[in-house]
Amino acid sequence: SQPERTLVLIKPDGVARHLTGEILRRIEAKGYTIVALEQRSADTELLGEHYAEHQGKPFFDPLVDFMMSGPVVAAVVEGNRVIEGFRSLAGTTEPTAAAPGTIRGDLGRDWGTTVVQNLVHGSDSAESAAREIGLWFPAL
Ligand code: DAT
Ligand code: MG
Repeated sequence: SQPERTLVLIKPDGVARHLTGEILRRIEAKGYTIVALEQRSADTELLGEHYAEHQGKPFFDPLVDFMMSGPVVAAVVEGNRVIEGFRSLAGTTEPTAAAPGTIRGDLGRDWGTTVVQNLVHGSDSAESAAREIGLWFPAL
């Protein structure tokens, strides 16, 4: 199979907790290649497009507010089957339920917030990856 690319975000909780290095370390230790990396502050327009599938859900506004609560680190990560592989590294959505050994399972927990704070985003399909990379890294 061809190498593929995924969009990874280290969310504001991960940056604020100084876990950027630890999360990037796990991605590199797995053998994936970081082909683009930038710390930035997202705005409502970008996040509305990024999370378009969640518009209208009860957690949408808290999710956007959370994602604007501090800087995020955006990365494009490359490797064979990296979309599936990074989702596996990240663990399931809820950190309480995420398996030990995963980013969310090892480093995350429930903080009692309306929106689940789970440290990272990873694209969920080839179509999502292409769309999200275009949004966050239009020059790629
Ligand atoms: P994932 O990030 O695992 O792909 P998702 O795309 O379904 O999960 O949701 C995007 C984010 O929104 C998720 O990382 C955390 C938050 N979230 C999802 N479902 C939620 C819920 N039922 N209540 C609160 N926050 C939620
Ligand atoms: Mg998702």
